[in-house]
Amino acid sequence: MTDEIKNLSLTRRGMLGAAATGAVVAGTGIGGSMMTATPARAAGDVNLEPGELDEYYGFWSSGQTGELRILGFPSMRELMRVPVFNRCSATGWGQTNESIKIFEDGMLPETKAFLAANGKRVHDNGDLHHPHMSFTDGTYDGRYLFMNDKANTRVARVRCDVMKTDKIVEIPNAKAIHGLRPQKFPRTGYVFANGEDETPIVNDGSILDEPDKYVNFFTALDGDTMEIAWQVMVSGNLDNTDCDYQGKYAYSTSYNSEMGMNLAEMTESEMDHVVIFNLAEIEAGIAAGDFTEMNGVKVIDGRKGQNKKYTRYVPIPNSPHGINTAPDMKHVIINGKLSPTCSVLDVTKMDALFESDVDPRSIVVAEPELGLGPLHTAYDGQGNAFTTLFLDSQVVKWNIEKAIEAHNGADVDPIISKVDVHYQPGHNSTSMGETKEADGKWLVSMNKFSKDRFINVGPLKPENEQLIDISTDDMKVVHDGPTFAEPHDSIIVRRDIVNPVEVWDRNDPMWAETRKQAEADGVDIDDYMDTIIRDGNKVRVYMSSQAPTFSLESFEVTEGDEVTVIITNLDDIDDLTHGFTLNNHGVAMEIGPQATSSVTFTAAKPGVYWYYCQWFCHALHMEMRGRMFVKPKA
Ligand code: K7E
Ligand code: CUA
Repeated sequence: MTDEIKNLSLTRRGMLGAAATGAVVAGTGIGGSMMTATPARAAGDVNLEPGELDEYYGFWSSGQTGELRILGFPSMRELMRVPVFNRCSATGWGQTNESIKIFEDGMLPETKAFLAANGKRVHDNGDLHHPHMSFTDGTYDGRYLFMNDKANTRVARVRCDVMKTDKIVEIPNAKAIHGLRPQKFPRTGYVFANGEDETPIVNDGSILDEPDKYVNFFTALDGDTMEIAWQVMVSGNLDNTDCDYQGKYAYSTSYNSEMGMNLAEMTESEMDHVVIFNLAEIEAGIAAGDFTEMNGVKVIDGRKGQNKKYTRYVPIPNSPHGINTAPDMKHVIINGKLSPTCSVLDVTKMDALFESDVDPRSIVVAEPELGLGPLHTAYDGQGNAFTTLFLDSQVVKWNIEKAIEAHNGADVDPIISKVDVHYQPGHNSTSMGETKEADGKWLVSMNKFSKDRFINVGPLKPENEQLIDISTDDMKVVHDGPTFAEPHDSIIVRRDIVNPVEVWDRNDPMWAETRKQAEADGVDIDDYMDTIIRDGNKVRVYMSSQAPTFSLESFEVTEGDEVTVIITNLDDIDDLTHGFTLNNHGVAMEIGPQATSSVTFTAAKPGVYWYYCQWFCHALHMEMRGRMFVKPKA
């Protein structure tokens, strides 16, 4: 595309947008002032020329695939998959010693025992719903990404300098970590994580059908150390969570205030609730010793009716799901799911809620009816909200102030426009939309069903993530993006905030443990190495890689030996990753430029086994291989 044509297409979209805005404004009876209320901002072009770079990073969850994905945005090109809770065939995540250590360091002892009984060291599945970046002063700071695992009750952290997972923490007491958000102010700080499934308070196999003995846990981790700071025991389950821009409150939706154990019981009452957590009071309670220690964690009792200043329960209709703080730093929107409404909370009214016995509903300042199945809301930073309507297969754009005016009796319609999406949207995200720097350019609608939008690939179909230009009131779907199972949530981050390195630092903590072993073996892992250490039936094979060779063309072990292969990639050139794949042993790992990786396995039956580099690294990449010779046991 030439520049003229590009400019032309931009202009044309701008004109279409402006024309449609007029129509929508006329149709909804909102005054012409809306035209100036949303200043024209070109969102940019979704069609990048070959070689052009994206303006944003998109960080995508992958649901039951268990990994984090990085997309270029707005092109929606998938750039990278970062293994987190899953076993990765390409990189050896879940198999290398460095990654297994990360899994095991944060594992509860009972899980270690359970896995050992099943002949495993790590769970190789996860259900990653909510990736969020660390904050400083209300906006992203490019340090870390935090994410949940609903399947095996964990929280993980990814380092944004290398885009690798560095912590995986299993959360005690709670079950099925779902909602997750980092503290926005003054910084992260806390990482808040919701347990979704309630369990008997003593979960030892003696209690099943006694709902009053079931509780749930809200967890605050320390984002710097990834240690658990405290937990709060609550009534009902917890679904999604968010926090304010003042550093005072966190809040979570609960879709089962009934504490029902089946569908009929869970959806019985019209009102469920949002639990509000008072951070200062909780910290004071911990300091004053008002906690019970459970499995090594300080647990505050914040159940309904305990009448302490740790929590408040605000009734909300009906099975609320998403909860999202607006970039105006004042309003919080709760998505009604089974109710066609969204409830707007005013965070400035929360102090009063804790100081006196005011009606908890007094913090609800609007409750507009938007359509069927509201699940999540995103923002443009201009006072407007974008809510997904799961049942209507639409995204609705509405104005928060107008909703408040309507709630106070004014005859105004807060709804600005609706757009069809394909189909059944869950989360949506706007560019920088969960920070105070929301820029109102793009929205992505993460649709659960794609049905007929792509050529058929069989009964299991991709999701469909649609890109919507929100720089005008007329929301225009500009791109369909198929994704594999099953991104729930995403964040869209300005590219200047994220600054990963090109090659690893040799002193990276990732292989600190391996370095220790090498030092004990008298091997310098920062240099050329071709040393084999025999230590009983344990063999440690040290080699280095430099395109297109491994320093060891062969090494010899005995059948049944526990073999550890340690490789340093001495290449320090941008994008020169090597790999080590050992035939018929199920062994493969990535060794990034200037990185060290290691893997341990038991040598199979006697014979010759070739190993090779699986990353195409050089014209002689095919020749980058060697032999492991396994001798019979004497
Ligand atoms: Cu954030 Cu899908 Cu886990 Cu809503 S959840 S969709
Ligand atoms: Cu090294 Cu291919």
